Amino acid sequence: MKRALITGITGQDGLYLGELLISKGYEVYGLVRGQNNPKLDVVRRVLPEAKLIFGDLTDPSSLTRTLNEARPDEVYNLGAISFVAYSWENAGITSDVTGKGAFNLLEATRLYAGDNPASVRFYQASSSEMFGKVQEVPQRESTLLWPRSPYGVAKVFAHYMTINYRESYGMHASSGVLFNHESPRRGPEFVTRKITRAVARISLGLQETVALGNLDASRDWGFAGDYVEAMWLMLQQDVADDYVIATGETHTIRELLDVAFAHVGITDWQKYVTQDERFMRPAEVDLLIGDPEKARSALGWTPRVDFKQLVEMMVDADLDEQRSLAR
Ligand code: NAP
Ligand code: G4F
Repeated sequence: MKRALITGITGQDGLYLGELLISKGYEVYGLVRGQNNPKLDVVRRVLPEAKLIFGDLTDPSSLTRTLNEARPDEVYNLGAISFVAYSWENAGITSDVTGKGAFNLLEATRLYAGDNPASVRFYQASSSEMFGKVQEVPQRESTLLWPRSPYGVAKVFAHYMTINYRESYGMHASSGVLFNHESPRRGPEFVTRKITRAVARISLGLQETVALGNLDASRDWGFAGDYVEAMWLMLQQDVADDYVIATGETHTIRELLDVAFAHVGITDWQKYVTQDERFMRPAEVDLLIGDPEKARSALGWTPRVDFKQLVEMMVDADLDEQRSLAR
């Protein structure tokens, strides 16, 4: 039985990856932070088989203890402060967790693996946010990185540290450069879930309007359940490498609003949407669209859920949730 350690198990991807690995017969360990983490109940309900260990990416000794307890064959570093907007106001802690936290885990894993650095396989959750002010369309593994937020800068540091540990120590360390991926488990602070939840509430008469920021940005949105499969596939390869994971399609926030509102029978959504300076960013990433060709040819990975299916799945889940809350 293979053993896997997931940091960020309480997050969207952590839950999907935990389910996938358990379905494949893995013994799953999850790192959980904080003394009374409110998301623990969700993890225990969704992943009752997972063994949870308390620690923090900013605390190297807790990572050493966690690795000694979990004795993993595979380490998935999904833990991060992941909300881009938050990272301007909290750049220091974002650097510590999202950037240096990845280094802390790489170093703890290298020491844990001892004489055979490649014996423990390592996955780093890199991000299309690293492309920032994009230097090429579509973005691929070789595209120059130009991050536009403290979060993006921290991810670039973690990305290059992962490559550096592979090249310096021969670690089996791979980076997945994942484009935006969403699901009914997405945090409500992200634009997809903010919109699908508001659409559900507006259609049920529970809310009048939703305030948003820039409606013209474009994102390459996929389904998180598809994307965690790519993470696992990367660690099953003989040689570690970096891969762009994307759908190859891009849509604006306006198109997202079209699909989400249309699903509840509303075509004139403009009267339900206001624009608010508070949700504008100091520097925007205007256009993301990935080229997933390398993942398709080397990993055999392709996304199954398309943009419309994704948005409709999220609206349906939010309708169910809002109806049950109203009962
Ligand atoms: P998420 O839902 O925000 O989950 C982030 C996870 O990191 C949570 O479990 C969180 O724990 C944990 N965490 C935060 N601070 C930590 C710390 N100091 N020590 C240990 N764990 C900590 O993010 P996600 O959407 O699942 O994304 C997973 C990873 O992929 C993240 O690294 C993200 O930056 C990256 N990524 C995401 C996307 C995307 O579109 N979703 C795209 C590219 C890359 P708490 O629950 O305790 O806060
Ligand atoms: O949903 P978002 O907050 O996601 P963002 O910034 O693209 O970051 C997500 O994807 C990255 C991968 O590229 C991950 F690495 C990162 O961890 C995270 O998961 O914003 C998407 C777009 C932005 O252009 C933003 O300006 O939506 C725009 N937007 C417009 N109004 C809004 C809003 N975003 C949010 N969160 N809230 C709004 O009201």
